[in-house]
Amino acid sequence: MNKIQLNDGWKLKSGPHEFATDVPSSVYSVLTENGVIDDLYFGDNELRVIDHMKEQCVYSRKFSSRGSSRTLLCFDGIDTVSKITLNGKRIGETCNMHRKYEFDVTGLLQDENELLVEFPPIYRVFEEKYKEEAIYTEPSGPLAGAKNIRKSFCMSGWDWAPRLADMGIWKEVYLLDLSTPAIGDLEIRQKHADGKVFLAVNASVKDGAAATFAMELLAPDGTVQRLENDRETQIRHPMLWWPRGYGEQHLYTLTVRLLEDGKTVDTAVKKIGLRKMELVREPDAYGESYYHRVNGQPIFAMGACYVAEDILFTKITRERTEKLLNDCLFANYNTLRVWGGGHYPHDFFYELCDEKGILVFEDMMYACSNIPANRETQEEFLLEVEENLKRIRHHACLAVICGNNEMELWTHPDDIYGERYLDLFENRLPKVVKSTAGEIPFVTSSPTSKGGFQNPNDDDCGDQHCWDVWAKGKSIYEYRKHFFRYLSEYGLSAFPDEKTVKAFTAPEDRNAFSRVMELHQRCVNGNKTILSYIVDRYRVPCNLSDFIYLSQLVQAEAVECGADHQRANRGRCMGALYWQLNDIWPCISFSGIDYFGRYKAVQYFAKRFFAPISVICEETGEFTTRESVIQQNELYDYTTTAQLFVSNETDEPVTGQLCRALRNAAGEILQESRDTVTVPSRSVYKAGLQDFHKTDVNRHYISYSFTVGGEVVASGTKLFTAPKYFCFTDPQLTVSVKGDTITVFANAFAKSVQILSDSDMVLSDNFFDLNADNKTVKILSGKAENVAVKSLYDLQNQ
Ligand code: BMA
Repeated sequence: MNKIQLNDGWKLKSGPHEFATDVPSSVYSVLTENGVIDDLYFGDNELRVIDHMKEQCVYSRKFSSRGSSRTLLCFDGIDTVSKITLNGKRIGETCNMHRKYEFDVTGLLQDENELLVEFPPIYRVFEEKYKEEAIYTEPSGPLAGAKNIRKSFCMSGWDWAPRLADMGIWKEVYLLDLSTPAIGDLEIRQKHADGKVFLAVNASVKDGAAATFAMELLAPDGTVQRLENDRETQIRHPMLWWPRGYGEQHLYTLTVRLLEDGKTVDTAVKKIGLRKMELVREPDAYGESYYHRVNGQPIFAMGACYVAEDILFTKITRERTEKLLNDCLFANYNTLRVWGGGHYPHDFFYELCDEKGILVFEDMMYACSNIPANRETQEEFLLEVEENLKRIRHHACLAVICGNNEMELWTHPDDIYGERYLDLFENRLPKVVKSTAGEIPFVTSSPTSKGGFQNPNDDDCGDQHCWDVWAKGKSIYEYRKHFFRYLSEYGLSAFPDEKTVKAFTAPEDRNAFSRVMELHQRCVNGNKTILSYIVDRYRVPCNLSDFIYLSQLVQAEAVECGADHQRANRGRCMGALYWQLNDIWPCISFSGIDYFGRYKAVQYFAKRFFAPISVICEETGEFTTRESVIQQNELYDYTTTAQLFVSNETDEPVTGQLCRALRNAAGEILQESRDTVTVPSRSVYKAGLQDFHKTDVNRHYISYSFTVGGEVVASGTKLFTAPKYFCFTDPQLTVSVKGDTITVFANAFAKSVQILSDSDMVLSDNFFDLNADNKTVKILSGKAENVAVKSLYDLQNQ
């Protein structure tokens, strides 16, 4: 099959402007590249570029090709509403960004051809659609009308995304020569029974004609096995694919050749992994289980939720995604949830997840909305699901197909929207998923329990989103009051690194409450909420650097508290995915890694709290006992206890020394205990509760560690009060850089030590605690320039 690329040599006309462009491209990216628009992400430029979306735009291109006896013109992605004209003849229209479009242009091609793709102003489309039906959108949500069409919702605004709706040809364009037959659908099914694996590949020809195929399966060990179309074959010596931390990511290469008169006329190559993928939802002592089981092995899912890596979707590249996924490995993730308000990621996203062993919890693209009555739009959604599932269903990493994000939670059951929800998501969608990707586990929504609006966010059944912390303003310890089954969303917003803040602000805007700073925080009152979480635990920050540092610490402590609690309750709970992994633009948001790839504190915390072996400490103290200090009536009227757990997410039992010590601010040990502990594989050891009766919460703290074979594999500290009340003594921190290592020395207890540098560095650890000792970390990337170090002590004494 012959493919003629038509990606280069386009012209884009938008209002008075006309520029040359290659596709994939978009109005905002072209106008930025040509200097019509300044940096889109700087200051309030977002508001200055809206008018471009009130103009129509036209992509045009000339090309010479007479085509063949059968030619298709293919667009892999158009954003979103457009009319397509070839040589003056209208050949089609588009209305769904999430679909591919193919037009039969046989007989329409000439020596010189002119192709036009005309986009009406997207703002006008939104207005018209909203007039048709006013689908509600919340203040921090997308533009009115954006939820009426099949365009990525978050491009028009979200509580972490700007309103940069954009238009353009966001994927490839090409001619497909079908004068000889081409491979159409390829369905790969696998059956696992008693250690045996059977594979059946069903290939068909585009347009459905009968055909002959030759199929070969290349194993990771180099051996080749022949397969026959639509016939189940037992795989010799199957090498299984496992999620990261559970085994190897063996991938087979399947090559399917379409033959005509013995000659190959088309070839398709797919990388596949042999694995049995299940989502186990069975009644148990607590309600109903909810966990991934791969090759019979229950998986504890650890990770975060993925959003589009750039609001200019054409800027999302394999390189950027690979870097981001490597950051996930750094922090010991094994699962990502692709959130339903964005887009169906590119093939390379899934290829990389296959290779790296990251399970994908894949939402279909519907989020936090009501469903418009327009039947065509509903049908478009089902068509896009079918098409995208056909594209991604063979990937080993695909763990769950989920109908949508929070639609069941947001929809009012008793009105027309309730009816539409049930019809679309619990009746029509499951049929499409079953017939297209029936082997992959399916859930109607995230969160959901039993469907039909029966308490979708039930703690005991299904997955859960917990926004008591942040949205409801509850304390970060609130997570400990719940016993979830699989926590698929929870988190807290924080400021990005100061270098990132500088990239989107002028010096006069560098205050958390400046107009620009509030524009880059898309939750209503978001920065105010961050400040209130900061002052719950810390003293008022005196400058922006400290504001950033403290906001990141509260976020990291909150997410850690949630993750630790889920791990401590392994079995009952089998997943902790925090909101959110990454950013769509430079901003203040829930992300752990910002738009430029810089880590917030939570990314370093995650490396520890998702580590294969971790120690968890659930302490009680002043603020788990009461809300405020004024409720104190006697000096020691709080409980000060520490409950330690050792979590072992490896395949081997582990034996080590669990040490805990009560220390004073100088870091001196006041009381100590050591136990030798063996923790079986994939389990949690719960130590006896320690009661530190009559502890001075303002001067004493607890440190703990787990040592295996002389090496500390996990450690931490916890205070019994808010850090703002703790009487730190000066740890006299010093830092020394030698080659690719940095050592920090402390003469007293130093809490939340941050190593800073003028350049961007990724370290093997950061934001850690020192018990009047020292720690050496490795520089994993970047160069140490003007290295400095700070801890909470420095902020306490301003
Ligand atoms: C949930 C998510 C997102 C949102 C996040 C933070 O609702 O599904 O829609 O960004 O909370 O508010």
